[in-house]
Amino acid sequence: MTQDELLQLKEKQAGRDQYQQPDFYLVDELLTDEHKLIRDTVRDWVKKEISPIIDDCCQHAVFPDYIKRGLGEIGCYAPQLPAEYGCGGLDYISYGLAMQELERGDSGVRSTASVQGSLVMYPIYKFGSEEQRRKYLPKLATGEMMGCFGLTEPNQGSDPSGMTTNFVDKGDHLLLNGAKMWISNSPFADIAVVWAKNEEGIVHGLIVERGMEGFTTPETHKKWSLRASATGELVFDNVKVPKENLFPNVKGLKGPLTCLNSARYGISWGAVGAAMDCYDTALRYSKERHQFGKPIAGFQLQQKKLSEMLTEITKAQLLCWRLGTLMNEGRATPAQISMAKRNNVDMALTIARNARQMLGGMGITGDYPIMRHMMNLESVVTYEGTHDIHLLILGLEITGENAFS
Ligand code: TGC
Ligand code: FAD
Repeated sequence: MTQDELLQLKEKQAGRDQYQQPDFYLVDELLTDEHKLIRDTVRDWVKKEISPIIDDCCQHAVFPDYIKRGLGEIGCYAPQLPAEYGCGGLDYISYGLAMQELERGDSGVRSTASVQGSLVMYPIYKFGSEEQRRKYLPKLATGEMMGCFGLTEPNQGSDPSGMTTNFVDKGDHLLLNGAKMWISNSPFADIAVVWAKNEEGIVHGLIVERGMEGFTTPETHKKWSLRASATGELVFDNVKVPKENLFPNVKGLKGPLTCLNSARYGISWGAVGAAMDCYDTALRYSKERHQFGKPIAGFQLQQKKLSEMLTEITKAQLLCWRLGTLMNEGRATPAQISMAKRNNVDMALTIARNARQMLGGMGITGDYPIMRHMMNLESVVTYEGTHDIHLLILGLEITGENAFS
C-alpha cells in the first residue's frame, strides 16, 4: 500500500469514527478550558487523519508518513517543553490528554509522538548544550526532523546497565561501535539519541545523525503488534561522531532513565485512551447486536463486563489526573509513575480482551478497533519497562529491598 493510496483512503473513509468518550466521574470538571481545547483538537485530528486509515495501515504494516508533520502541526511533540524552542509551553496534564487521544486512535501513533517528544526532544532539552537545543528542537517540534532513542540492545533489555555499545575518544571525534534493537522510529529517523559507554564504562548520551558513515537502521519485520509503527535496529560500525554531539550535562544510567519517566507518564494516559475506545465500541455494539430476541446489552454477563470496564477506566483516569498534578509540581516520583504505567496498561489489556469477547466473531476483524488495540498493548505492556519490572520498582520503593538481581 503506497502513501498516495493511504491519502485516497483517508478521503474515502472519512467520518466513520463514532467515538464518544466515557466520563463517569465528570473528570472533565477537573480540566481547564485550555486542557479541553487541546484534548478536543487532538481528538478531532485523530478522527480525521487516523481513524479512516489505521486499520489498513496495520493490515499492510505501513507507517502513515504524513502524520510526522501532522503531529507537529497539532503540537504533539513535547508540548510540555518551552515555547522558545518551538514547543507548546503547556503543562503535563495537557501532554497526558494529547497522549490519551493519540492512543485512542492507535498506540503506534502515540508511540511516534512519545519517542519524539519524551525520548528525543526531552533529553536534548534537559541534558543538551544550548547549541544542541537551538539546532535540533525547533525542527523536531514541527516534525521536519524525526528522532529515535537507542537504549535497548540485543542482550540488554530490562537491564540496560550491561550495555556494550561504546565509544572511544579519538581526539577530534568519538568512535562509536555497537548495536541497539527494538528502536521505535529508527527506520526513518534523521537523528538518534544513543546511550553508550565511554572507555571508563560510564554511560553517556550522544546524538548520531543519519548519513554518518557506518551508521545503519535496518527495519524489524513480521511484528504482530504496533504494525503501523516503524521499528528497527541501530547499527554502529566505527561511526565517527563529532564531540559536540555528546550531551554535556549528564552521565550515568540516570540519563536515559530520567527520559523514561516522561515517556512512561505519557503511556499511563495513552493506555486510558485505548481502553476508552474498546469500551465505547463494545457498548455501542452490545446495544445494536440482538441474540435470543433482545440486545446483548440486556444480559447480566455483558453488563458485568461493561460495568467493570467503566470502573477500571474511571480509576485509571483519576490516577492519571493526580499524577499529572504531581508532575506539574515537580513532585512525581519514578515509583508513582511505575504504578500508573503498570496499572493502566494492564487495565487496558484486560478491557481489550473482554471487549473483544463482547463482539463475538466480529471482534477479531479490522472492522472494529479492539483486536488492533489488544495486539498493540502487548508491546506497550513490554516496552518502557515490562509489567514485572514496574512491579519490582514498586517493591523496592515499598520494602527497601532490591529484588532485581
Ligand atoms: P539503578 O542502580 O537503580 O539506577 C541507576 C541510576 O539511575 C537512577 N535512576 C533513575 N533516575 C531517574 N529516573 C528513574 N526512573 C530512575 N531509576 C533509577 C538511580 O538513582 C541511579 O542514579 P545514580 O546517580 O545513583 O547513578 O539501576 P539498575 O541498573 O539497578 O536498573 C534499574 C531498573 C531495572 C529499574 C532500570 O534499569 C529499568 O527501568 N529497566 C527497564 C528498562 C526500560 O524501561 N527500557 C526502556 C527502553 S526505551 C523504550 O522502551 C521506548 S518504547 C517507546 C515507544 O515506542 O513508545
Ligand atoms: P527481557 O529484559 O529479556 O525480559 C524478558 C522477561 O523477563 C520479561 O517478562 C521481564 O519482565 C522478565 N524479567 C527481566 N528481568 C527480570 C527480573 N529481574 N525479575 C523478574 N523478571 C524479569 N527500546 C529502546 O531503547 N527504544 C525504543 O524506541 C524501543 N521501542 C520498542 C518498540 C517495541 C515495539 C518493542 C516491543 C520494544 C521497544 N523497545 C525499545 C525495547 C523495550 O524497552 C524492551 O523490549 C523492554 O525493556 C524489555 O526488554 P527485553 O525485550 O529484552 O526483555
